[in-house]
Amino acid sequence: MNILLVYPKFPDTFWSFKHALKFIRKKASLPPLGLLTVAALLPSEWNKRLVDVNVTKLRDRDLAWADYVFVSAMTVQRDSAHQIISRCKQAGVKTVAGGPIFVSEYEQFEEVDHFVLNEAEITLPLFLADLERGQARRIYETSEFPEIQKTPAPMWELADLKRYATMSIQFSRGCPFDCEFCNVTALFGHKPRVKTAGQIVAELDGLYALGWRDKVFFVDDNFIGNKRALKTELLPALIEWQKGKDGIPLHTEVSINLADDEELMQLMVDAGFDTVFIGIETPNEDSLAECSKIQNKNRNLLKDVKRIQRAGLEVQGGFIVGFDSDTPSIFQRQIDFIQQSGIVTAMVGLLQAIPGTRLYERLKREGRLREEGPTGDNVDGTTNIISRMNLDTLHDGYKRIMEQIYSPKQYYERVRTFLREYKPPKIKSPLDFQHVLAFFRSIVYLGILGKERFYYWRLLLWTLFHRPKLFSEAVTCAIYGYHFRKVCELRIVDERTVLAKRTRRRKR
Ligand code: B12
Ligand code: SF4
Repeated sequence: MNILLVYPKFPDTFWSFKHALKFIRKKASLPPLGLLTVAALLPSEWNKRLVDVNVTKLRDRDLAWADYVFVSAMTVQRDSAHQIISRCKQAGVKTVAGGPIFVSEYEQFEEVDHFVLNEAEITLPLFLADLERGQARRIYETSEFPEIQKTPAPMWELADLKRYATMSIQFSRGCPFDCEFCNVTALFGHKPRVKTAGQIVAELDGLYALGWRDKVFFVDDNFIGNKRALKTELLPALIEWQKGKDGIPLHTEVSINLADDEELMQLMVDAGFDTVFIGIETPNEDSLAECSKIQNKNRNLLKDVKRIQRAGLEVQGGFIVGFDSDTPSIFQRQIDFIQQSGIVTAMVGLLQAIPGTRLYERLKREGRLREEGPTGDNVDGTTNIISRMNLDTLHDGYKRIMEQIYSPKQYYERVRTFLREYKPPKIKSPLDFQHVLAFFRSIVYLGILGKERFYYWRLLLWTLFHRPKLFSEAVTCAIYGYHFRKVCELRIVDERTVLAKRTRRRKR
């Protein structure tokens, strides 16, 4: 049996890092871990190939080779997923679809032959057994969550590693918290299910053996969901694993209560973690209460961020505007918080209601969902919610936040705030030729041609004098800033085109 695993294209968004990736000549930030895991769950004697459309083209001869095409996607990849599935239909190849978008909206994909939904550890064996008997059904789903201690290591060997900036690995699924808007708990439940330290070490060994010497992202929903397993098993094993190797820097996603646990932060830093993404969401206590983000309530979020940075972990933050409790003052409050915190990578989104979440159900009951569904890109300035705040005020406020925090002046100021706090990481990836070239490219694109050139040189000089050990971090931040600004500019152009089209239509 020939199985072609296909991953649809991401649009040019905040998280695509497209404009930053060109500095290091990479095509995508991460490989499709879901598909690589599914590949490992398929019979070993089957032939498998991966086409990640973000790094390579899907050719007709790939489709001609395949008996089945397995597709995975998030909502944000909807358009590309539809195109790929139609091409398969035209080529007469059967399709099997799984992953987040199909779990929440499989009805929209009429051309798909089989949906293998939820976690493949449970549903895929059922599909394979039926397929063998020649009785495969159209839909396989489950409300159960599998233990993942038997999940095989993803088949990274199917991916062309050198085209990616980072590799991904997964220790746990699920999160103990219950934020109203969150899709993660709807998909993976509240009980964090963990792999063994042995599984993770074997997975890292696999990546290392394939020659990987750069960053690894633990894609856990909340890495600190099970602190005991981390402190007693995984982190000591990672510390041991890093010894005598070319350093592999790690990053992950956590909740803000990490700031309360000095021991855990220290262990994470010793294990090679240098960055954590945290859903901060909002400095507005009423909005935190509204969305049940209890772990962020009644704390000094600013101090927490600084404490984590001082421990040696860069904090990336998720922020949301458009809660029912938000008033127009929220926009400036968010800007002030982001600037003071030194959170360089600040993902600010308008609240969206994703099907399957508690928020979606509440708004449906209240009759407050727009006809057009969520785009799945929570940083594109759209919402499928009929907001309490006037929609124009919300859009204008949102645009103001993005324009301000990513304007060169404010962005570079924030980078300095961050570098002042941040303790240099213990483990860094070896400096290779591509990274040296990236520095020279940054000189050309940002230091000579870019409109941020004054701020760029000022940052580099400041870093050399005040935080010389963080020089490479300063260059990386400058390159990220370029990407974020480009994405914001594109959004504004997009918006203007949409507005112009609407006006033309109205005149006609
Ligand atoms: C890593 C990750 C990313 C990476 C993606 C890299 C990549 N190439 O995949 C990055 C950082 C780029 C990213 C970005 C975004 N992401 Co993201 N991301 C994740 C994360 C944390 C892990 C995904 C992962 O690798 N999981 C590990 C694998 C093993 O699990 P899995 O993919 O779910 O696969 C299992 C099953 O789903 C199933 N399965 C999956 N595919 C298939 C296919 C077939 C054929 C079959 C049979 C089964 C199957 O089997 C697997 C084993 O059980 C998830 C959360 C999560 N826990 O899944 C969010 C998640 C997928 N992201 C999400 C979102 C919304 C986004 C963003 C829009 C913004 C944001 N707020 O995060 C952006 C958009 C991207 C862009 N460029 O525009 C949502 C998707 C919701 C949805 N309905 O689409 C999730 C679920 C998190 C959430 N907030 O709810 N993301
Ligand atoms: S802490 Fe994060 S992953 Fe956990 S429920 Fe809240 S938003 Fe979801």
